Amino acid sequence: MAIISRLSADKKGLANVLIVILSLVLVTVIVSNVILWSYQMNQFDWERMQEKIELIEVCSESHWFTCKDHAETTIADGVYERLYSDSPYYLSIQADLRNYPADYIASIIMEVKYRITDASANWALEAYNILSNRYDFIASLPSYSSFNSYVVSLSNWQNYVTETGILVLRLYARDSNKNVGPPEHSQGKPPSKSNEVAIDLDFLGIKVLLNGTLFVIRNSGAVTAHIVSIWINNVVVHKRYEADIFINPGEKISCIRGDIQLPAGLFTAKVVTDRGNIAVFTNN
Ligand SMILES: [Ca+2]
Repeated sequence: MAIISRLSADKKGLANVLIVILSLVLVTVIVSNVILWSYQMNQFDWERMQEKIELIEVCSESHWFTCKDHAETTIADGVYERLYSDSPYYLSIQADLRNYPADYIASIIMEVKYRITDASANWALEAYNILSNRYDFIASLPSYSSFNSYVVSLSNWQNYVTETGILVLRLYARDSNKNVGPPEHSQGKPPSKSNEVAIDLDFLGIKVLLNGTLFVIRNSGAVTAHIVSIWINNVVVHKRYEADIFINPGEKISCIRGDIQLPAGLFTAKVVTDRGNIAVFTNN
């Protein structure tokens, strides 16, 4: 009886020891997981707080590039430059096209806001063709007695804009005795302005129209940002697009999405990172 009783006590003791050991293992696993999870959460929160992205620009066309040598023509404000018909005018525009890869440029348009008080005057606008090394006729400017805008599309823009973004235009009043070509430079004596026909130029500029949408994003945070989605919203459209863009700390990137078309009018664009941070742009 005593032996049976002792064996039973030993079994009970062993079971207790096993339970204690198993409990310890279980507690250790749970505690270590809690500590690891807590550390990972802290790490995630820390990285999330360190991440800072800015959506600087969202557009499907560039801003206006203008002729810096003729300061009054850089803004359409009613203040103008008067050009006389005694000689051709050469107008050079420097366009910074670094953000606009050629493959995504649909066209380049030119806007001229002007008036010509002499209805009989016939002003020609030409662009220098860098392939053929001559000026190509672009438009005959209609005679506007008050300021009006005339828009021309440069379909073969690559013939006229150099790799560094320079476009040279020639503007002149056509000689009624000649059908083509600018007047000769008057040499020797200065021209008599009172007898000359004038064009008043209020604005002259070009801008790029894109096939798609340009996003300019800056990472001003301390960790690499990973953009995973883009939203384009307005009062009727809420559209999400997948994205996979990495931006290093301090880096500013420009990317064009050919599949994203912006709605007309006001819209809000958002980019979202994998850590859940959001940058917003509104075109107001
Ligand atoms: Ca002006």
